[in-house]
Amino acid sequence: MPEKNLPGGARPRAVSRAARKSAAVGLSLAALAAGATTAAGPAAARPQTAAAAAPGCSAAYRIEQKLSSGTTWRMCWRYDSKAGLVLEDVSYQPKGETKPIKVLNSARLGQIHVPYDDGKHEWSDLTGQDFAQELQELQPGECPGGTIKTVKVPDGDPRHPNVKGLCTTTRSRGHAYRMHDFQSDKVYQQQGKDLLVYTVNQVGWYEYITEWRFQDDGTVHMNVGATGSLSWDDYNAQDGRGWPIGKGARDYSTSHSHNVFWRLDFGLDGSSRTKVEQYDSKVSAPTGRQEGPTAKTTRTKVTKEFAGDYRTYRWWRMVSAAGKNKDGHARSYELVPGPTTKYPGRSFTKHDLYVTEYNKCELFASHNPTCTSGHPNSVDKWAGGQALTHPVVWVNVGFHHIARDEDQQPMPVHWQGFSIAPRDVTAMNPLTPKDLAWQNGHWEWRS
Ligand SMILES: [Cu+2]
Repeated sequence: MPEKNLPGGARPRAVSRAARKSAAVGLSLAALAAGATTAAGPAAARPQTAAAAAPGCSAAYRIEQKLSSGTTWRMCWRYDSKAGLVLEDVSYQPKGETKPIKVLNSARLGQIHVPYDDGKHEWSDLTGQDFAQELQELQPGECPGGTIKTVKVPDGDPRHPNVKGLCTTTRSRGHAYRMHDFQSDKVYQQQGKDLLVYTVNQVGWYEYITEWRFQDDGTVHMNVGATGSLSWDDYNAQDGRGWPIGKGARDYSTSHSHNVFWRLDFGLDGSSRTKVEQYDSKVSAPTGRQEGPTAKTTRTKVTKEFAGDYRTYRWWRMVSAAGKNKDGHARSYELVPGPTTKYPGRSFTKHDLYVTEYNKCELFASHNPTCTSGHPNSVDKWAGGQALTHPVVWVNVGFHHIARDEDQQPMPVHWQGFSIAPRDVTAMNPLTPKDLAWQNGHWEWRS
């Protein structure tokens, strides 16, 4: 029988955290009995407090990677007791820039909401299921060419408070560009390089890979990959809400959704007063025999908190209030959606995007535990029309998981996420080779 989703209930798994905790109490009592001092306990081993990590974090909490193409990404990391990995003070410095260009004050997961199709289970993995505590130790082989950093896990297993669980590495992504210059008959091509930063966190039978990918051209991809195992407890052959897994039609793995939220606090050029713009284009029918269909793009300046939905020909960007590129254009980052199945079952999952005015207690898109009582606890309630001076962006990406035979065993990683892409952050392609650096705007052939 599937368990009921009782408040405060934990997802069933092999070793419960409560069991580990009681084992640890036993250990520390034994240590006291042996005359050990409490200074030897896990609290004393804590290398740094989270608050001391950023901005201007110490070396242990700094990630700085100069990619072979000349672009440097810098950031601070810390580890939150619910959100897990948090990246702060993220900046980008392509080869032509003399200083780092600040992009984000903070980037983190905002919730992983997992409702089952039968209505009997509904999990809030970040705030209710010890996502952060179940940080997994990485094998050297799963951080190829990189470094695995040690993370002090808040409220983690006292027997293993430090987990080698944060991988930073680089990876090639194929062509960054290719161009055959027919005047010189030269082929310009470059292979793109990315910085990757990731952790693996176990929740129930699942393991979530939280991956941040920083490209040398300024694009950032954030993705969550679900792997591990299908939930052993969630098979229901009777109600028609699952898919037969295993021989015949006996065991039906219950279908469910993974609704992942990210919370991005932009700090473009060091200012939090980012402006938000929405663009919509309308394509007309052909106007006559000679003229084809036309498209007209309109910009809407968004000055108040809002809930937004993707639509074809619609996009948003966050515009710097402080900086311009060398062409005199305001720097901005565009939000690039990933594939999503928006889950309409809960008020906070009804929209693809929420932009809210910064409030330091609003950290999780649902079941937010950090505000005072009486403060609404989900992002849809915060997007109430207040004027935006320091916008915070919440992106909701849903995946409806109807299991398949191939999901066992282990389950292949299924990814969901989105990207942010620079728009006018630099005056040209940040990877432009020297020979082509003059080809900006309506250039003419050099004789
Ligand atoms: Cu799933």
